[in-house]
Amino acid sequence: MKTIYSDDHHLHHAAGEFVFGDFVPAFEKPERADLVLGRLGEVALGPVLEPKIYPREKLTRVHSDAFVTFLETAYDQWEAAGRTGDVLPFSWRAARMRTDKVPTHIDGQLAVYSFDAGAPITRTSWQAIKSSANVALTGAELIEAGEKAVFSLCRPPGHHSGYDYFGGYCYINNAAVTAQHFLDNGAKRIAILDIDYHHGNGTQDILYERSDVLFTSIHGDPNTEYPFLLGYDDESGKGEGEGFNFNYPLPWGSDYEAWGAANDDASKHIEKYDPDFLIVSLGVDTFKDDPISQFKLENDDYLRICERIARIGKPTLFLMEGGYAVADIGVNAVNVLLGFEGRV
Ligand code: Q9C
Ligand code: ZN
Repeated sequence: MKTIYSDDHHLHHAAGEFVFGDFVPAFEKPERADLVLGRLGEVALGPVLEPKIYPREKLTRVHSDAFVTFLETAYDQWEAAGRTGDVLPFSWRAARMRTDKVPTHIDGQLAVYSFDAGAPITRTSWQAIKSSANVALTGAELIEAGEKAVFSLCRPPGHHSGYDYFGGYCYINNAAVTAQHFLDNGAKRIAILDIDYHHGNGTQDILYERSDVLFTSIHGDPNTEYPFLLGYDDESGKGEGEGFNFNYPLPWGSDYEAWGAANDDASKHIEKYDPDFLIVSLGVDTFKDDPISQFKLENDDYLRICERIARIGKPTLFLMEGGYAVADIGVNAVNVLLGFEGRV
């Protein structure tokens, strides 16, 4: 299996984030992708290729133009306001507050375009964010060219980022960007299986009213888990998209038995949908030792995940999302890919 990777992800290195009331070193850090890359080399999964560069229009197919402009200019605006350190929001829009007037002040723009304080923007983050999308898109092109599976080692991740908001370590939604890319090139149906521990609220947001992308997600129950306000099992899509959204919220402490049952059910829905291509939002924060998550998957469980996913039998693009137990992130992420190749 080919991997797409760029060193540009090092340009996104936040000083810290707020977790459970404390300001702590960022969990979403460059070491994560470096360790996955190192593990790919150890098992010799296949060649590691540089991404191509894609135009801005690839991003505005699934995000609002104003939102992309905000991401492009956020750091400069922050600096112009006299701030030092990373961009972080401190107030947010709530229901029934106005967003038709986007404030000119950076703090007001952050209130409109973010949904939590978990995604700092550094001076060079935008370069890394663009590169992450290019890594995803280059993987998509290889799939279109006939590869059975490709691993896009994206960083920063994307699945919490919505049509016009960022948060949860995510800025541009790589899964939605690549799904739209496939469709724009003539594909009829795309399926997304989101196996990150957290609900892919951003991906669901972007695709909720559409029938040309099936979204499925297995994640911590939003009743007790971030992002809290989306990800319940009664969210089935809207309008044209009704019946094309499947959520599998699972309780804290869920192990592979419960997880695998949800994966089997999601895979059945994907098989029935018969997509041209499958996108897997690959998070390994389902691991038992993940510092911010509450599932109980073990190292060897990751080898089994793709027994089921490979059986769907579709060209599959893996996009890296979360996973914060750095000691195990390489083994766990690469075990998923080895499983897909039947190297177990
Ligand atoms: N600041 C992904 O796995 N933070 N994102 C929780 C409160 C949000 C996780 C702690 C976790 C986001 C891609
Ligand atoms: Zn996650």
